[in-house]
Amino acid sequence: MMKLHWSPRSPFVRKVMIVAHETGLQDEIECVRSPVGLSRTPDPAIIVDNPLCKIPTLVTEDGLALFDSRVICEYLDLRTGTGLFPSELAPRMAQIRWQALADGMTDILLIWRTELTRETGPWQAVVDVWSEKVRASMQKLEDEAGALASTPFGIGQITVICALGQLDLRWPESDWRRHFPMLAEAEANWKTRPSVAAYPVSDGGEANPGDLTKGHLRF
Ligand SMILES: N[C@@H](CCC(=O)N[C@@H](CS)C(=O)NCC(=O)O)C(=O)O
Repeated sequence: MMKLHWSPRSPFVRKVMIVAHETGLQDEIECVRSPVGLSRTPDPAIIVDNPLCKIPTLVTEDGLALFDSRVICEYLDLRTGTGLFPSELAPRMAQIRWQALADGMTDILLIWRTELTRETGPWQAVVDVWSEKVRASMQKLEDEAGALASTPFGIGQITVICALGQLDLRWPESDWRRHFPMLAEAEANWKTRPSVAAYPVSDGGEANPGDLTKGHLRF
């Protein structure tokens, strides 16, 4: 069995779980609940496998510890020859470029939420810049929604699904589907895939504190 440092709420873990399902390896991965956080003292059980103490981190049957989600997803894909990372230049660049864009957006959404919990209040100038970058990223994805929808399913679309899921989880009031309708249509189709349906967005059973989500992201 492989071991995955896991949490039900992590969008990057969700990415790995969707890839695990697409590659047929989901039953060969044991998920171990591994709490992490920007201001949380690193857990020895995680840091021994990943000095950055982030999840997802995958430990293979041979004891090889892999991180981050991009490396893990590429490993699972190559191991099985599934083709989520195409080998030809143009399709590969399209997929890993979408991955970079959507991962970057998810990074912002995660760190932004942490910023909102700061005792002295969020750093407004930084929040304003994040807000503009998320808006620009969403517009880019909307502009490319046709290409995303017509290109064979791969790591790019999977990463976009996880970024959009983070918006649904933490910024439901942003109503992104109304502002980016072509992307919303593509996402609705992707959601019917068994791999995506098997790993829906989850709050891990914890309520979303309303005061963290109000009024901070407008499209
Ligand atoms: N680039 C990383 C990002 C992973 C990441 O930020 N994970 C979050 C949880 S969703 C985390 O571990 N945060 C704790 C920290 O940054 O210390 C990846 O693709 O796996």
